[in-house]
Parts: sequence; structure tokens; C-alpha cells
Amino acid sequence: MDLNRNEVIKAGKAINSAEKILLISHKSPDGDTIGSNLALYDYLLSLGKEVTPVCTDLIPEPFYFLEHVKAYQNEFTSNDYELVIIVDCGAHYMTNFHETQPELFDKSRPVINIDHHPSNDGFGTINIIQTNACSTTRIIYEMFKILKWSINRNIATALLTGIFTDTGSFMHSNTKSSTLRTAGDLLSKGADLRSIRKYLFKTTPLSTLQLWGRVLKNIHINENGVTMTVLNQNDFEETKADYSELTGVIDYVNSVPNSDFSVMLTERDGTVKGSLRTLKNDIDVAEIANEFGGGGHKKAAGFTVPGRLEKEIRWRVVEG
Ligand SMILES: [Mn+2]
Repeated sequence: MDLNRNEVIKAGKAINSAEKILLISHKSPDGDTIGSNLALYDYLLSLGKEVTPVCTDLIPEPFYFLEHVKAYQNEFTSNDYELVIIVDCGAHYMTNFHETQPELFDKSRPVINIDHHPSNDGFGTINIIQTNACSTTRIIYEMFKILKWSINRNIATALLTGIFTDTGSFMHSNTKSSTLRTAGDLLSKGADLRSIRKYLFKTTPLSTLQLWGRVLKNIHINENGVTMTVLNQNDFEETKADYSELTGVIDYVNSVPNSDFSVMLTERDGTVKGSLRTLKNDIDVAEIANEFGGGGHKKAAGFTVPGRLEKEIRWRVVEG
């Protein structure tokens, strides 16, 4: 991996000279943003820093096995901090603090932006962006090596969590030999793979299964060869499932053979969110998401537009 060493060294210096550090995860947090945040949190604590991990949304229960997860706050005063580290946020608004605390982004204090999304425009004062990295935790692993920071068991588990979730447990095309080598090294450093497997991949609440049932029931292939499925607000209310429980189901939607790409539309409080996936190399779903003001990766992207879903029933006459 070709990390910009200068930026990493600059980040190391900024961290050394700051006492109070804010660590920000993206909204609707996933294993990568949480793992990135808590790996840094563990190390910075060991340096005697005062660190606060923050996220605008609650951390989903499956991640409670991670050490320090209870340290997460959703409110803070940005002026209390000398340094801000933002992890796995493809854009500054993914923090969801851009409107409530715009001073975070006015470059009045150092902001280290660590990310692997192609949409990242380098909103930090120090930017460590590697779009071919499978996860942000993979970038942070590399930072630890460059800066000669030691990786303990908690850090290894947090970093492996990000790799595991962002590669879909090594099933997505972003899994390379270096991914597996990194995972192997983290295991040798004591990463708790058993808990990652158990809590993130083998535990499914009833509400999640019922929600997934609706996602799967609504699948159809449209006239353009696109696999589609929809969920409206009622589906969430009736199953008592939360939006975060959708994580993972799109891989089933996307497994229909010969489909060009798949789209899952979900209605959420006056907006419609589209999630796009493809298994094809010649299709770039980030481009499609872009047309709706979204973005993401070539094979996994998304967008959000204001509105709601309306059912349309079409009839046509066929020869009998
Ligand atoms: Mn990520």
C-alpha cells in the first residue's frame, strides 16, 4: 500500500503535540469507522492523552464487544479540543456535525482526515486518503507501522473489525493478498476473531430477520436487468427494526445471477435512500449514485434524495 508517508509523519507530530483529541466517526456507524476510532482511542489513551470518541448516532449493539465502546459520546464542545481526527468519512457532512459545529471544518485547528472513500475531497488539514485500501482500519494499521506504534490485543481486534466488515468477511473484491496478510498479522497480535465472528456475523435479532424477510420478498428484476427491492416506512415500524439492521442484506439482493446491478430503496423520514451494488467489473455504481447526488465505491455506492416511495402497479395486455 502506497500511503503518503509525509502526511502520516505530520499526523504523528500533530498527535504528539496535542493533549486533548477528538475522534469522530461517521453517522450510521459501521465496523470500519468504529474500529478505526477505537484503535486510535486505545493507543492515544496509552500515551496519556485526553481523548473523546464521538458519533452523532448510537453505536449498534453488535459492536459492544469492542473495548472502550462505552466511551463514545454524541455531544461535545469542539473548542475543548486541540486536534480532531476524523475516520472513514467520505465527506465532511458524513460526520453530521458540519451544521452544528462548523468550526470543526474552518481549519482553525488541525484536522486529520483518514479515509478510503474515493469521494473524499481532503477536507482535513492533514489528509491520509488511500482509495485502494479495503478499509480505513487497514490505513490505520499502516500508520501504526510507519510511526512504529505498537499494536496490542484491543487495537488488533478493532483494526480487524474494520477489515472484516468492509470486505464482507473477505468476500468482496477489495480483498487482496495484502488484506489477508494484514489480517494474519492482527491475529498473531491477539485479535479476537471469535468475537468478531460471533457478534457481527452469527448473531441476528428477530427484528432484523423479519426486516430482511421483507427486503427479500420485495425483490424483482426490472425490464433493464436491474435487481430492485424496496422498503417503506411501514416495514420498519411493523418489524420494529432500525435502519442499521439493513447492513448485509443487500449482498443477498446482489446475488441474483445475470443482474447488472442491484438497488435497494428505503424510505426514511421524508427521504429515500438508495443503496447500489454490482458484481460486474464494467459497471461503476458510484457513477450511478452520483447522478442522484450520492457517491461511494465502484461496486458499492449510495445516495439519499428527499421524497417518499409510491407503489406503482402496471398492467399490460398480452396475447392469450
Ligand atoms: Mn470504510
